[in-house]
Amino acid sequence: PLTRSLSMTSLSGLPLWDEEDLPVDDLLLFEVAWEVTNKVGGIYTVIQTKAKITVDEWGENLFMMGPYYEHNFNTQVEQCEPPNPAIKKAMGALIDNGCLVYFGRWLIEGSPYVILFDTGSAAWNLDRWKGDLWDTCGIGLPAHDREANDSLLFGSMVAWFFKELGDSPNVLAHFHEWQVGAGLILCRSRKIPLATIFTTHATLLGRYICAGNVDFYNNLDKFNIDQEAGERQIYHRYCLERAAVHCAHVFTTVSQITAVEANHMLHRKPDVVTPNGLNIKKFSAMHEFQNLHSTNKGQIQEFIRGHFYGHLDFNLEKTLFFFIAGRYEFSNKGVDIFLESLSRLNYLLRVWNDVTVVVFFIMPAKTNNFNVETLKGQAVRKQLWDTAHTVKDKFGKRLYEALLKGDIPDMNTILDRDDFTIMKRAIYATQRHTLPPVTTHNMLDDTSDPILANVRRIGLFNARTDRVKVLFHPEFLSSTSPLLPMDYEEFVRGCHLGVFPSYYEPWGYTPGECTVMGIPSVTTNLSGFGCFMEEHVSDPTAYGIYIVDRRFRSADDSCNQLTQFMFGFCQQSRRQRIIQRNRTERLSDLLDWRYLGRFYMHARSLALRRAFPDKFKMEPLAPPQGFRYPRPGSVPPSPSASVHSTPHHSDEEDDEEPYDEDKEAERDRQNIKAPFTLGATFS
Ligand code: G6P
Ligand code: 1S3
Repeated sequence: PLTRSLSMTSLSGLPLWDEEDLPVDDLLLFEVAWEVTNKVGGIYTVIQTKAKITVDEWGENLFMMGPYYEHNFNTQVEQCEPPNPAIKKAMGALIDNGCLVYFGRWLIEGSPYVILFDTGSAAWNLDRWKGDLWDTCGIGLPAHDREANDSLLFGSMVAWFFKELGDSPNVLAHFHEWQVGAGLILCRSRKIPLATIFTTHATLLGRYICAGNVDFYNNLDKFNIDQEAGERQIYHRYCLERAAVHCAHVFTTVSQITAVEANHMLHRKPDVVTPNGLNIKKFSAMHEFQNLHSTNKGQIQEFIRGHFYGHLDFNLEKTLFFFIAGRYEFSNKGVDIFLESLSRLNYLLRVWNDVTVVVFFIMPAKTNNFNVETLKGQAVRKQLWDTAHTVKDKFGKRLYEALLKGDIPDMNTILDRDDFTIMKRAIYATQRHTLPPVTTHNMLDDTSDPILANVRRIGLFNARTDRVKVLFHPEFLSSTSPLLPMDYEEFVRGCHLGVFPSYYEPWGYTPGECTVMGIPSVTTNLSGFGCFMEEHVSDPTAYGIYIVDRRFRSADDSCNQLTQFMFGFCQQSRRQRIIQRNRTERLSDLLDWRYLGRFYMHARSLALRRAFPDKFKMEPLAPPQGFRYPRPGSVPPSPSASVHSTPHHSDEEDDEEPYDEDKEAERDRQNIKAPFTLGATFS
């Protein structure tokens, strides 16, 4: 009999568990996703960050399956022979029939094994396999939908592989998202003995319907879903998704809100909600991540100096950097209400405050490289920098010579006419007759691009009088960029606030990534992340998690609320921001896979029990129960000037108020309710 014993450990006050004697020796776990070694969106982050804890648990018995792309394979995978003879044999069966299958170690933390299927090598089977799918479940795929056809090729290869693998040892296969659903459907219809889990990270219909400006959440029960899918020409994809959901022994999704949506859009209630985590690495001392903020902010400031040359009449020490980033889905990601709120914030800051806000939009769109004006800005900055250093060197040398002779030089003559000429020429180069550009690239679709169209509508053109400046960078960041050479993590660390007011967001990694880096963020009560934080943190705002209500308020009210959040943030002193960042960072334990991975364990034990009831008679692992972070209690807000739910306000920028970070963190630890009832018996 298999035994599993559990014990609890605690990290920073959060309950965790250790597992010993895991029942994995005679089990193989396969995690199947289109984004294994293939970055498209958020599922890649799920799979990649979770790898470490899954490998820790399953060791050599874990295999990830995905599509083969030559570039991905060459850059991310170390090819090797499969050590497991059963896997080698199953791969061999496909290879002998002309299909290419690759094996190796994925070079990410945990180094999991990957099996990658080259769908192109099996394309000659497409028509026959379409027929098989039709005979099996009556789903037909149109020729023009390349993605659906690829998903069938991939699924057919995966099902073939599992058939060859046989049933010893027992197999547990976890499929993510509709693109790999065909494999699950075929395995089940062919009665291949494996325990299956299907996780949806968003429903096809939900994403499509929300993008169409519909009051989705208040009408969930009113949609005629077959008709909606047909009208959007995704009926076949939706059938694949729905069939996979219903074939799986266990169905999961990433948040409570998507669970409700799935119940309506796919007609099955998820068995388990598996929230998304991150692989958290803590610094040993708080000040280390604060220092990183400071260093990276310095780099962003340099870029701003160049971009706004000739218009740098705002104080960079009083400038805050906000950003939104992600897949360019204008209304689903809430860019619409963000822009509207920025125009309101611009007004408030002009009237009330001397703070300037620079807002970055990092969302990939079709472009034709950087624009000249933007590149020129960085060149001008570089020239000014060089001039300043040339003159500084001369000045320093002359001063040094004078001091050696025991003289204090005359400051009016220490620089000669040539020095002034160089400096004047450099200053003349900063003259410009245009406003600093809103976009850093030449947009292919300038006139109808939704961000640019709305910037024109609200008139945020980076004028001198604007307190909110806008910068659209329509390409993901890269440390090799000639313009802003920073990777995404460095950029986030250097910003002050991430703003993600999504309407459709099953989970939403962006605010979570901010949190673990100690950067406050705005999210919504329609995002899985926002709801999760509402559930687990008593006063999210105090921890730098601002949750906009997009569920029970009109769009206009949501805009007002978002504006107030941003305006309140701008009113904080530097000291308050530092305290808030420390608090934000403390929440990262909540998002650690070492804690959230338990939901996956629960799903797996449930699937084994349902698929192999004779062999796995254990009680499924108890689903983890919640706890709440209490309100941070160290410093009461001052009645007069405080911003609600922010740390104690002070009029001085850097005054020394009695704030004890360690004490506050310790108090949080003591207060966290941890009613975990762990206990699972395998017999
Ligand atoms: C970090 C650094 C401080 C710096 C501060 C700036 O906390 O450790 O030295 O003063 O960042 O914060 P701000 O919110 O103004 O960018
Ligand atoms: C989906 O990716 P998206 O940005 O298209 O899956 C992600 C991972 O589960 C999730 O975080 C996100 O909300 C979904 O929308």
